[in-house]
Amino acid sequence: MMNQELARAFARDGYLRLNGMVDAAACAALADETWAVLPSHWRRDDPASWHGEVTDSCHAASVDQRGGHLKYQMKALADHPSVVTAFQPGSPMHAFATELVGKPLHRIRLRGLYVVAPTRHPHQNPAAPSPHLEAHPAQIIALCYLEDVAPGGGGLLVWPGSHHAFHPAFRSKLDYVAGERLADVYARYRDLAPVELPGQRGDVILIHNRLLHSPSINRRRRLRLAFLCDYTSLDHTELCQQLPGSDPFEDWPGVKRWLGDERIEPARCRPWSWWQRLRHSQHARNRPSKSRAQSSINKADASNLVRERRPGDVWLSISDSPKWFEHRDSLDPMGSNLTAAGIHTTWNGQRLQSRSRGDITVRLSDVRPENRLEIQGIDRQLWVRVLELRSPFSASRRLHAAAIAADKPTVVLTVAAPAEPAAISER
Ligand SMILES: O=C(O)CCC(=O)C(=O)O
Repeated sequence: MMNQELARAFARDGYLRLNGMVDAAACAALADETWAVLPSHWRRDDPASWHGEVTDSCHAASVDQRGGHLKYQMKALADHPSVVTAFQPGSPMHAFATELVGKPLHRIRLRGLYVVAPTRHPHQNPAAPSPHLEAHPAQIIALCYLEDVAPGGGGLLVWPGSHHAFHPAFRSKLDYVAGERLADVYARYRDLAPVELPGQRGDVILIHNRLLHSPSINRRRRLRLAFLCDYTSLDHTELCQQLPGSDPFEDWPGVKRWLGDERIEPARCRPWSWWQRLRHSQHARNRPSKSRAQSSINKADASNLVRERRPGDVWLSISDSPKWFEHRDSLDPMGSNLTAAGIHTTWNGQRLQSRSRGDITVRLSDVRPENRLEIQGIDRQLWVRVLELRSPFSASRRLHAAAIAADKPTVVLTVAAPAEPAAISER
């Protein structure tokens, strides 16, 4: 299925659209799964019902506050018959991804069912609401449209060619370890317009892990339904620990097999048109930050924290969300604004300043073999975690984890931090 033309296009643009990869029955089954988790008062034939507060796998906020973007990440979906036949090992999709990367791949990393609902005032949203790269390691992101997506109907936005600029701007081949130039690369792309990728039911869009992309705003009277998963090679742990060179395909023998030594010129993005730029600046001025749901603020802060973390860092997090404590070890804040509630912390006698507005999240600079953490102003149940970040980030170590009852206003903890820095090798 793979051929030279596809390899060239993927190397140049950083994405491929594979038409009709998934059959209609599998798409319909996954669309039904989506409707089963959407709010019960939403009716398929009534766009007027697709509004109000929605709780998905990430947060609770109204459709308008979240730009219409909903994600349902149920683990069981990985074994759903349609996902098994369409995306897991043995499927044509998995075989294609394996050929593209040129190495054996894991089973899919499930992302889930992604919906883009129409917002009531689409002009109040920016045209590209959240340009980003994934925070977790994976070579390919696959997005399958479960129903036809017309232009303006919530199709994926991509910045063609951006993988060539972003790949060398990291300090890891696959993990999200920001290099010194990463902020400049993001700033450069802020002035460039993405390309929208509408499509038909069953089309799969594959994107390179360092291709800048964003969900879009749905201006139609139809939900955008999609299934997302990632493809990751079996050697991803080693790749996470290596520094990238300049070539975004340096570890893709599949693409290289077709290209040989051919030099591929990256696609170029055009600047935003004047009216899109105007809408952006109006949006930035009008953005009602006070009325944003705490969970939207937490999501935005989580993206910023991803850019700050480095292997070897030690981070303290304190939350009042029980869900946060059960969640995998990450720096994502999930609770309320503890600083505003009068909860303060000192570490080895130094007052700490939270980097997030929800919870308390701080990178600790003075880490000794034994440390004194004091939490003052406790008025609720809290959970504390001290993480030493490792490469890959999924191998980070918990140095301390504790639940703190609300029965005393001040608590002092001793946190041991064995020295043994995590490093990224030059290769
Ligand atoms: O749903 C979409 O169109 C985009 C999703 C996305 O960008 C992501 O989660 O990485």
